[in-house]
Amino acid sequence: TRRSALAMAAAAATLPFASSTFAAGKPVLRLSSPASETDQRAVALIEKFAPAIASFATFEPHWNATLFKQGTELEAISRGNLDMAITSAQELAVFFPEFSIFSAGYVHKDAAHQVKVFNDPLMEPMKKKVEDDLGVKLLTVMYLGRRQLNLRKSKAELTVKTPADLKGVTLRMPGTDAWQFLGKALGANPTPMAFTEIYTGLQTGAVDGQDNPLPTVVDAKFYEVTKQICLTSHLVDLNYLAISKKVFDALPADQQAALLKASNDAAEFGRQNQLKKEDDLIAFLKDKGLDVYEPDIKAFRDHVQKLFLSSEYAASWPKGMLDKINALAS
Ligand code: KDO
Repeated sequence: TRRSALAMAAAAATLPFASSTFAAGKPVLRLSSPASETDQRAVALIEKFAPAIASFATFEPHWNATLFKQGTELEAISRGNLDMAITSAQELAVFFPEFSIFSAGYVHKDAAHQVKVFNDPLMEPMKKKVEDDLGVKLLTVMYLGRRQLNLRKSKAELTVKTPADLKGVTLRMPGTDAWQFLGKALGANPTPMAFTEIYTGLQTGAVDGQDNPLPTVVDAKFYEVTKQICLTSHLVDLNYLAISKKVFDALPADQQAALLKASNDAAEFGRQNQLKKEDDLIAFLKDKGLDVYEPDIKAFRDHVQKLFLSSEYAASWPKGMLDKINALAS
């Protein structure tokens, strides 16, 4: 449960633990992520972040969840067993329910809106809480993209116009409560499964579909085992590049500044690449034989917003925050 997870993390934060490892006198920053090394966030970190900090730290990424299982990274950082992660609002909401505001569908409007919100003073108390209670510093916001429905059935077999059409559809969603709730709000029957198991899940029919942005559908080759993409754009999805506060605080001020700049530069590089891919890949997917079409977006937006606003999640959102977020959309 949320409370015990937070208590555990808080207890771990007070325990003495080994600080990050060093190689050739430089700290080694180990990052664990379920993302593949060809994912645009990974490419940005490898090509932009790593060289920009190379003079004072060694970036050591572990992709495909080979070091830590998806969803266990924050606790690993908190315990001093990991230095960095690409985390999500949904994972943070396990510890801090107010982060679920960013897990609600149709809240962020686009990539630029995410950046404005992350850099706005309204985020300060939330960032501080994550630092103080979990020992995790959120460095920058990364763009994952607009999440779309990706189903095994063709459009002829199942045409999705409204949430009602997803009744009984077993939809893989990532494993935390906030993600599962989004699946339910879409009208589907959500089921948790680790990212690295999706391909087989789709191939064997263990699930009827999954949701992810188009670049992920292509990078992970989900198009090989599915027949349609329904462009719901239900979540303009983000990730946070996160680092152990203890590791960050141990760096001298100039290196902290350089690391922050490297994070922002890498995120911007990844964002532009991802946006371009989102546009280009519709043609690629159609060429692979998938049906790609838009549903009744208003029907989805209304349904998802209604369910979130009347849920226990909305009760945890700081007063006035949703209005402030909406006001930052251009
Ligand atoms: C996923 O599990 O569907 C998801 O897209 C959730 C994101 O928050 C992010 O963790 C992502 O997976 C992984 O980085 C793999 O791309």
